Amino acid sequence: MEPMTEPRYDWSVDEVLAIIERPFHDLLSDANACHRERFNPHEIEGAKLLSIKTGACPEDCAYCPQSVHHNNDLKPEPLMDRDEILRAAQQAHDEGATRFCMGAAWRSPTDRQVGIVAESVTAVAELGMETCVTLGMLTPTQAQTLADAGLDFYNHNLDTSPDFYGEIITTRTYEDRLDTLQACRDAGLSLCAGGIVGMGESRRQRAGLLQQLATLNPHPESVPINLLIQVPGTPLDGLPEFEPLELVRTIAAARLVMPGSVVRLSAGRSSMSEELHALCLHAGASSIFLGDRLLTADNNGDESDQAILAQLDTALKTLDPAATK
Ligand code: SAM
Ligand code: DTB
Ligand code: SF4
Repeated sequence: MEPMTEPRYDWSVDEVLAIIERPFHDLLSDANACHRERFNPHEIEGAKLLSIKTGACPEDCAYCPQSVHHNNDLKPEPLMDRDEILRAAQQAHDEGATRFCMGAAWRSPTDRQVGIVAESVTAVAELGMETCVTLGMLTPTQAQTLADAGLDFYNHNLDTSPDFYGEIITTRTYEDRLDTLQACRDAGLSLCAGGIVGMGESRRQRAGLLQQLATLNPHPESVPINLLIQVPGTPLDGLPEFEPLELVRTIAAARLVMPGSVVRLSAGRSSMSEELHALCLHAGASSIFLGDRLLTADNNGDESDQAILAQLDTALKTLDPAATK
């Protein structure tokens, strides 16, 4: 048997770019072979997202409908209480999700807000699902509070390459994002960190994002690749449609440079064809968000997903009964 691809942490942008630019069939074939070393190719993970605090965010992320800087019709909602979150988590559990992700439109929560979310995390973890939250920037103490509550993953995306970042967000720096990831790591949390494609970045800048992620040691255990959802009122609405096979190349390269990480086909699926889903899953993505809503935007929906998975002879991973307390 061939030896397993061992993770490396010293990637250069040129090396990652060279992978993205490999002849398509060679890239896909190697990415699929790499995927099979550590993952079951016939199974994917179903995660469910819940927006636990919506809109009125002071950050100016150009892609985001929840920013207070952009003009859109989104109705802000305050932080949900624990029982409401738990009800949604129970429903996600009953619908077959094995991971529950809670997102809040905050720049950086207060200790009190983190304490409230931590209580919900403990309750959701008792259902046996993997837990993930994304709340913006955290202090080391806040990261520790979440870890102590039993949180599995903290999601905090780098979003794009360092040299394109300033075109997208001006209200916090790349370094701020890396600091939050480090605080989570130091608290013993697993990391969920990825980015967005289709924001007008170059191929080299997509390589730059993957290079940043793949030089974190250890790699983020979870790497969401989001395709920009163009939301009316946001500055990125109206960009040219992203070339679908470029998404496939990005996923394949993510798979190859972070061979042990779960690559997540995240936002943007409702505009993707069945064929594009098939190629992304072949290239090494193995997790999707279930249901017809992400945080605020539309998602593919279960009916369409079931049809896609049936065509691909792929099943949703089920919960390990031993994990349910
Ligand atoms: N406010 C927190 C933060 O930004 O760190 C957490 C929530 S934020 C909505 C989580 C992630 O969603 C962002 O980092 C971004 O990658 C993704 N996202 C937001 N709007 C998006 C869009 N229109 N299309 C694709 N991804 C999007
Ligand atoms: C991530 O990388 N993608 C998810 C999750 N992390 C929190 C969020 C996608 C949000 C899409 C836009 C919306 O629903 O508002
Ligand atoms: Fe706020 Fe997060 Fe949206 Fe940026 S991505 S505007 S931080 S909710």
